[in-house]
Amino acid sequence: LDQCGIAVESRINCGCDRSLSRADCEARGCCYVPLPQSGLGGPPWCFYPVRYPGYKMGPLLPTEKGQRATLARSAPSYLPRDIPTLQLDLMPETLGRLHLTLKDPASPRYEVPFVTSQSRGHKDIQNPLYDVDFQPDPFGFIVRRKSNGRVLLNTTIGPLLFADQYVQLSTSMASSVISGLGEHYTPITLDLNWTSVSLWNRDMAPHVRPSESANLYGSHPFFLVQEGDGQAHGVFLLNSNAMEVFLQPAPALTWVTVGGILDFYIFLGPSPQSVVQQYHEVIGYPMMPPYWSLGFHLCRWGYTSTNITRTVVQLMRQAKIPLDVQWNDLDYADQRRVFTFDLQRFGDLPRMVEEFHQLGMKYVLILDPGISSASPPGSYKPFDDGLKRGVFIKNSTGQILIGKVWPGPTAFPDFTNPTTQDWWTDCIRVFHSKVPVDGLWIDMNEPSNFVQGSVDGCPDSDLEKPPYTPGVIGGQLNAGTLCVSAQQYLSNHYNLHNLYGLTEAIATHRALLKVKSTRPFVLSRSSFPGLGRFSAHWTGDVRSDWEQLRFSIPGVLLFGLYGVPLVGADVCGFGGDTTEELCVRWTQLGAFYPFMRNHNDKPNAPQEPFVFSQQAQDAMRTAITLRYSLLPFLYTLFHHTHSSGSTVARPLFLEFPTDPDCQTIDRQFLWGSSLLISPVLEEGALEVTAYLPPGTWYTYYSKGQYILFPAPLDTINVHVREGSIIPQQVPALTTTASRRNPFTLIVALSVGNWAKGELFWDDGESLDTFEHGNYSYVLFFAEEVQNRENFGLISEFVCVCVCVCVCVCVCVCVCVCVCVLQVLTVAGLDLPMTAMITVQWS
Ligand code: MIG
Repeated sequence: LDQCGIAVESRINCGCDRSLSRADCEARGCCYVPLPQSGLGGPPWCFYPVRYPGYKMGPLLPTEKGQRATLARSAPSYLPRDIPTLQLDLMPETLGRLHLTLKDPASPRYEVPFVTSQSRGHKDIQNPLYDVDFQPDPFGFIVRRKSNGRVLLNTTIGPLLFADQYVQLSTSMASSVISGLGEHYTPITLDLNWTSVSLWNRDMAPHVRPSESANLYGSHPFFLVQEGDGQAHGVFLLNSNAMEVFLQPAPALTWVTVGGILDFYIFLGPSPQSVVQQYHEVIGYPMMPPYWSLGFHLCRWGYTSTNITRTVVQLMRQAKIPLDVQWNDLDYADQRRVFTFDLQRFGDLPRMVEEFHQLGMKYVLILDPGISSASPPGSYKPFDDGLKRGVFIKNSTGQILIGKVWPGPTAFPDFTNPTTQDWWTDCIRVFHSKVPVDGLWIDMNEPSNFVQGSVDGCPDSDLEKPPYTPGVIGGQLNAGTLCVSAQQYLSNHYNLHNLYGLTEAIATHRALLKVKSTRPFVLSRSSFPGLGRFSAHWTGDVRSDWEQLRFSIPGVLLFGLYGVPLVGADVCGFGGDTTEELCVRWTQLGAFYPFMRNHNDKPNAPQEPFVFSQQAQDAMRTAITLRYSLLPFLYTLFHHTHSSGSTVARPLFLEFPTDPDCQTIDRQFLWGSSLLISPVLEEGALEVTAYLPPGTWYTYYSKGQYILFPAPLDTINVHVREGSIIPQQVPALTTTASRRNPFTLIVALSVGNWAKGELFWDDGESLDTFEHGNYSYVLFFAEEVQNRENFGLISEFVCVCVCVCVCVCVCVCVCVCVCVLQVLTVAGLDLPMTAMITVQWS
């Protein structure tokens, strides 16, 4: 009984895979101690005793990359097909990053391709931030932060189970403040009160709370823990199999995955920002987006002809609201088949795109992965060609798997096959030679399937019905997607499912690169770690309501942590009719999504800015125009993310890690380190309570405080942080035009009378400008020279601007002159130490 004397909140469920009777529980050698009924969830009645038997660890021996040990079980577990012997590899990679793997040394198991380059372990990292200890029998490891001895991970609290289709490991956590493990409809931090989240990509509109566990479009087995004193660490389990992660208040968590290996990266920070950077080093820094993709995008399902689409653009121009990118949804395609366009309604599509280009605008089209398989032979080249070249996913008996999507029966390209890449590039090249699209929107790529598995169902097998299925929507892995026994080039769909969107994004990105030779723009719904190197993301079919508006903020911020900074929710909501007020507020918030697109579902009332009252249009124009003036700043943030792995839209805790109030704030957020956005998220509200972190965002308070700001319908509250200089440009109706306008700076002096900022500038679309040195980077410093007492309406500053010239064949040089113009008032707050300064250069 002693062994069962475990605090209730620390009980590790012995029945993660199924619920157990007392007899079943005891047959597993677990403790059965009932508790008063607490409805669903709650602590388990059947839990592992202390030192539940598992693997025994042999001696640690040095290797090229670190240390290795063999683990062996002497008795079988309760699972079918145990892997009796495991190989543990411990690979310190950098001072702050530890890599640890557990695999089967006897026969190789599936490992995730594409995401990481070869592991860079070094056995002689001097003085890393971590210490690792082992409990040899039963095996477990403990990772500590060396500086303060804090236990970050302790896997001795539960057993390691490692069977063919069931791998389980538990760990204690250093705090209860944890963010990640997406994609789910959650706040910025997860609920640890006996909850679980499943990772299995699924075409699923975000549910309302409390369905925080519904598996959505993407999978990101990474989380960040705020340790409570400003320090943080992160854990990435590189595994693409269906996974469920159980969370409990101890605090502790248990990973259960149904395949692959255990491949952990542990990031020691110590700051939350450095955790994010360390993670992005492993999965790759995000791509540099084309400048135009930061402009305003407009789309809906239901622009049923070129003329209707043209009219939309005209009305936007008449309303004088900036618009860079017009989109079309499925409406353009002939019988909804990709790489075609309807000759009746979209016959002059090529000309329309040219017209948009003449206006300085861009054009993006939807592209679903499903390839119609039912057109008469010889009439639909993408399928005929694909068939010939063997690019489609096959079922378990080797025939092409046919599912059902928008065009009817469809085959699914296998993007893990290099031949598929060539075929896909050819399809895009041929289409692009007729319709010169500027980017592609890859939807339905979980992949989504309207029939379960295939039109012929799925076989009855251990893959389709594993001994344990994580808690996914639909109850089965093949629900809403392909049979998981389907065969792909690199492995079966069971292993590769969560990578489908990533692999399609890679193929689409590469195709655009070949066809256009400018920076590709791809927008993907499905995601996996590494997506951000190739694609943007939107949060799927959000409904037009206030709750979804509010939850779009953590949605967007979390994708920043996942390395997909170019992200946004459908502005004004996708499902259901919006209201004017909601759409105004959503446009104001959306003006600060890194990716801003208004998009609407087919049956709904229109929601383009021009359909609303003058007052609403004015408010939307103000918000979008504000975004356009700030684009040089936004672009510079993307440069930082691309070159060193950070975030663009940033949760407050990343910037103010030692401020406990910031730990869970997700109704406000920052752009970079210096712009604080506090949107209205409630119907009817004309004020917003905003938290201002410590510092001089304001004049009169010396510590962080909540302050009530007026927020009439035409206003979104934005505050500038002390000590920052924000580069801006006079807005215009497109970025093509605004990029030619004069720059201005907002200078917000600190209490110490200084400010700094920077600008990254290039042509906005050439490839690898940073890598090739074809850019300008300008640092701004400002210092007040006059006495504070003499502070008048117009005050003098000295600004020292450092110009950087880069010469690669041609020199790109920047010269900066600074002159003081006027004192500026920032919305809602007087910042008497702020001045507007004009900069000119050539
Ligand atoms: O089954 O292309 O999330 O943005 O408008 C719906 C039609 C398919 C889902 C996408 C949505 C898009 C819609 N698509």
